Amino acid sequence: MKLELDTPAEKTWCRGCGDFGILTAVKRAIQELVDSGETRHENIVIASGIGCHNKIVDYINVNSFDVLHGRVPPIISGMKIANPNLKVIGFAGDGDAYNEGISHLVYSAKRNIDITMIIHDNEVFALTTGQATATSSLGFSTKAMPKGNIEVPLNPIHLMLTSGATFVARGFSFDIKHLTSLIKEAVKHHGFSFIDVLQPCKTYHDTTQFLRERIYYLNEKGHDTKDFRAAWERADEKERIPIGIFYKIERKTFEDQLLKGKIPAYEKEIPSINHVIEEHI
Ligand SMILES: Cc1ncc(C[n+]2csc(CCOP(=O)(O)OP(=O)(O)O)c2C)c(N)n1
Ligand code: SF4
Ligand SMILES: [Mg+2]
Repeated sequence: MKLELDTPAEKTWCRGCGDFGILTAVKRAIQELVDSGETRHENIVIASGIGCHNKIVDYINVNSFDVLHGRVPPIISGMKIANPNLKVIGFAGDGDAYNEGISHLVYSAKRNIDITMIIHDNEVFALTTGQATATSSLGFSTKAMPKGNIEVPLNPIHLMLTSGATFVARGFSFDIKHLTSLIKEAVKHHGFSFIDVLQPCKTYHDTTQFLRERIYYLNEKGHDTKDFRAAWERADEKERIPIGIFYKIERKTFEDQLLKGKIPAYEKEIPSINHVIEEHI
């Protein structure tokens, strides 16, 4: 059945912004996940941090929540622990995830909570008119740093690999078919799933051509997603930029262990888990 995923909210992103591609891919992934019986429309919850990317929660007709800057991972972790029947998807900008909220992201990966984080990585604080973030390249010049960024950029794939993430991927906002499939795989994954989406900011950091010239599919050359060292090395490539799943393994989730034996198989509707929380305090 075709879901009504559009909302009446006016889209205020700039023309050509990568956020549009991410929005389309997310809506397609939700439709296909529901069609395949993986989840139900009412069991999907999305949340978003602060920035241009944040508006995505206004443009998709599912349960949603606006979160403080950088605090999406703990909020959606709480949702998942309170009701393991939910599929929770968090959206964050690169500034939101890798500057303000980096410790929350690291801890969610370490704990292997069954949530999905999708990062709109435009390598700039866009909503605040273009300052350098943790992923901005060396020399990137802004109004605040006219002589260029003097910091070496952080590699989000390496960060997540060392933090213990069990699903680590990279997408491109204008390869919608590929991104849709990554999002579906991430949501289906039992454990912490992470997608860094390379996304041009048309106004403050237009990387459209740079990315289009360099992006290729990780599995073109063959890639074993269980091989940590291979994932690390492929994430280090500089001349060309691979997209796809770098790493995917199974490990017990945080909530599997926290709620073990308390809520049989998590399959039934859960009236309240207060008793579970009380026992653990
Ligand atoms: C705690 C806190 N610090 C700073 C801000 C100011 N602020 C609002 S949006 C933003 C930039 C967000 O950048 P990013 O997360 O990369 O999202 P984008 O706008 O690029 O999508 C900042 C710094 C804030 N709202 N709250
Ligand atoms: S400022 Fe950049 S990120 Fe924000 S809507 Fe415009 S193009 Fe998109
Ligand atoms: Mg940004």
